[in-house]
Amino acid sequence: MENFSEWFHNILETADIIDSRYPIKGMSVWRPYGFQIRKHFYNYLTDLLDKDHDETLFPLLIPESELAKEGIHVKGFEDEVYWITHGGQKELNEKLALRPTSETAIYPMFSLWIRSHIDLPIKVYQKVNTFRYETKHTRPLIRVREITSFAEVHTVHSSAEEADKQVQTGIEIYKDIFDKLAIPYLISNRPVWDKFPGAEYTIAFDTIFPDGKTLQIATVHNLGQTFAKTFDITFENKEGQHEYGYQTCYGLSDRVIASLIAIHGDDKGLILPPTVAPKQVVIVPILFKKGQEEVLSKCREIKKSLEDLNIRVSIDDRDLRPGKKFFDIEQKGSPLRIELGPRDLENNKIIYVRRDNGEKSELSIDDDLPVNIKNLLNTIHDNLYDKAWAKFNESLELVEEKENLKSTTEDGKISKFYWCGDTECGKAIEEETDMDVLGIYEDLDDDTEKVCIHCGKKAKHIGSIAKTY
Ligand code: 5CA
Ligand code: ZN
Repeated sequence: MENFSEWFHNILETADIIDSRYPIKGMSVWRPYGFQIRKHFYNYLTDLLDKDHDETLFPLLIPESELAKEGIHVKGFEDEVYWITHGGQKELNEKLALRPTSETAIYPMFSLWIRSHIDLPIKVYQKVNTFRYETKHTRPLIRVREITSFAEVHTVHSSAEEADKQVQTGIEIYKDIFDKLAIPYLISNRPVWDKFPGAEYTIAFDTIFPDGKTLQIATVHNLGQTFAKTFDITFENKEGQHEYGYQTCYGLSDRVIASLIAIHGDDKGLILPPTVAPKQVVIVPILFKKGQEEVLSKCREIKKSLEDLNIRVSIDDRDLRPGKKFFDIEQKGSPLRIELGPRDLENNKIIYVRRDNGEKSELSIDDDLPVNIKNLLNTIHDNLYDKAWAKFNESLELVEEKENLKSTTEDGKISKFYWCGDTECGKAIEEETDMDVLGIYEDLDDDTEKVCIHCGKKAKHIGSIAKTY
């Protein structure tokens, strides 16, 4: 992959993921194949969230008066909001915002719903589109103006401890989802100057793209009582006193799909983890004039037996030469291709080719075939996971000399460095390297002898820094 950006744009088109020729900048069309990948990702996410959250749906539009209530929050988003000013010909009395995120849509309602500690905790989520008039360079799925796959959770608790615990729960849910997609990540406590507008602290997941830039793929925020005070979310505690609620919110987006495409793909096209592949197995009948019906009927039999194990499988019986089919199947990233011709049928075996490593081998056609295929799919997932993590771990490097910080990071790495934790130092390092501090990677013990890479004072943390999208 010589030029990642070009590769990425091409693959979105050739693999039928999205069409970004829609005539509004930053907005694209999900095409059927991409939509299926998205659907499988969403199904995993929904299953995880449904265990302990309730799905809801709030309106897309937010009155200006609500959006403007929380000062820091509105400041963070004011340059990115799309406004509706007219209904038909008539100018509206109050402008309406297209949600850039939904705190200010949801929290006024929380205020009405919550009366007592009995009503808590509340844990709701919604899967919606959100709109941000991004001023940085837009890129399909990575930085869009209509975020079409925004899944946001909002919770309210009766104590600060419980809200802190919920942050951990959010982190565990996202680890789980990224493991399912074999996406490696670094978890950082974002620096104060880069936390979510209105949050006490922000925990972020970043992954690294083939071009060496990192992408924020999910965030979990502890909102403390800031929004509760603004939106009057109070409850009567066990002692009969009124108290403000403690809140968290967390979310992810289309970027997750961008990551799984970018991280696993190769020059031939997509490589999809079996968890999200629309077709996990594609069977290609190798047909000659003689014995066509036998081969096809065996293919159908195998297909049925795989479907009985919930494997997503199709037969590519298009009237094309096998070479062309192999090319298409590889481009679309199906994890496993099965070939069956008359001679294979005689020998009672199938040929399979793994998309993750190109390995070609055979399996007997017997009662164990479906289970063997299922195991093979698991092996493919594990291999993609191990490969992606191995590469990711190689991209992390501890840098002790300040002179080396820029060059290491420019090599496409996430650099770790000793840091006193002061904003001044963090910002100075960002300025000098022209990179972004991702945040705190790890806290150091009080008796550490390590010193800040910038000021030489005693270090409090190991920070991380990278080129970011
Ligand atoms: N209300 C909170 C939690 S949902 C919130 O909005 N957090 S956020 O601003 O950090 O956005 C959540 C996630 O959406 C981010 O971590 C990032 O992965 C993704 N995201 C943000 N902006 C964009 C964008 N323009 N295009 C694609 N994804 C985005
Ligand atoms: Zn320092």
